[in-house]
Amino acid sequence: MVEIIETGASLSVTTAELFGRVEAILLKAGLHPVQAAAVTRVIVAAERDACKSHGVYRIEGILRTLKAGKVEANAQPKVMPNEKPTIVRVNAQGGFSNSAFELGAPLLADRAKEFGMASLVINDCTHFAALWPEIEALTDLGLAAMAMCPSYSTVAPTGGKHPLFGTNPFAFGWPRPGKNPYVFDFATSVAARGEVELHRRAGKKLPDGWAVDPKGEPTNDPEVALSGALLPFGGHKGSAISTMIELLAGVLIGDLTSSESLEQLGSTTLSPSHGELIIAFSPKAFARSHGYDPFARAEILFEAIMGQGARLPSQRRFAARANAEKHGIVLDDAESGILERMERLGLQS
Ligand code: NDP
Ligand code: PYC
Repeated sequence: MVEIIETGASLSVTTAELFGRVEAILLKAGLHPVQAAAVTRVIVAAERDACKSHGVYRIEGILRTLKAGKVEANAQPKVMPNEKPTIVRVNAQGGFSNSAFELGAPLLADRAKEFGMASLVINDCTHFAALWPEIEALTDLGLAAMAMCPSYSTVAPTGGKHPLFGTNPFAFGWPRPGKNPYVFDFATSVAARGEVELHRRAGKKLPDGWAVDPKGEPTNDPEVALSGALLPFGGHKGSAISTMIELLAGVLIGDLTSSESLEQLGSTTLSPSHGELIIAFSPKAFARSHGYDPFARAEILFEAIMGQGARLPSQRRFAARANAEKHGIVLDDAESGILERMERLGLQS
């Protein structure tokens, strides 16, 4: 049991306590228990791992989206029939992506183990979350995996000036038996829009190179950036990866691209609706006929990276998790304020 410490500037809560408070807010706002539990799991995981751009601060947007009638509060995700064996398709029925993933993930894992690789297509979902919790659910089962989705237009293509791509997250994971998995998860913009929003709330300027104003001129002002455009990471390379995500997790799976999603929603103040693509690989199945140990070979690579003094992606996250499990999750004044306001107001917010 983690001790709960209240300090002037911050509050430390246990994961169980935070789970109870977030879930109660979502249930009171009218979300079906299946939706509320899945959404709460990713918000609490984000706070536990110090991924603040997808933690408690997202609750306000979720409730706004619910109040605007842009997400189905009672959605029951459904596995769709008549697909090829390596394609698991789940229709989220207008609910959040998270419960659809939870329904489809065990099927995806079984198929990947049987066929070597398989994909999980999620259609018709509302999406606000970080992708790494999904990747970790699959690496925990001994699978390598990647996940990607569009969002809504907030990012200009390299060489352009106006929002076209979403911040289109891309995540990958590789299991490491007996250790935390190798996982990266990033927006294909220089930074996630959630980071820009956190800078705005904190009254902080953006670093150079994150964004342009509505005329396409560089800006460090988060407010101006939110009405202008963010920039892809790595110039033309990030722009191309973002295009790939629009094609694979939009066009290929028969769902919305980021510009179609924005056109349908008409606002970037609500959570967007679109699809998601997750692909899982069984390292054991790939190695079966060839007699090598993919996990041992991967460790040589990871050791070589760390041997140069570099850190692996997610190392910061796992350290934050260990700290939260020992000392609790630290919420700052603004985050505590969001919880208290939402507890008082529920759907009226
Ligand atoms: P960050 O830039 O904070 O981190 C990206 C990744 O790089 C993380 O895996 C991070 O690991 C790793 N990393 C950071 N610094 C180093 C380093 N020095 N060496 C090695 N690895 C490093 O992420 P973003 O701001 O781009 O994205 C944040 C989140 O936003 C993601 O979880 C993403 O899924 C989510 N998102 C969701 C969207 C949606 O539509 N649902 C849209 C856009 C983003 P670590 O965490 O350990 O620092
Ligand atoms: O932080 O860019 C972002 C984002 C968009 C949708 C969910 N998160």
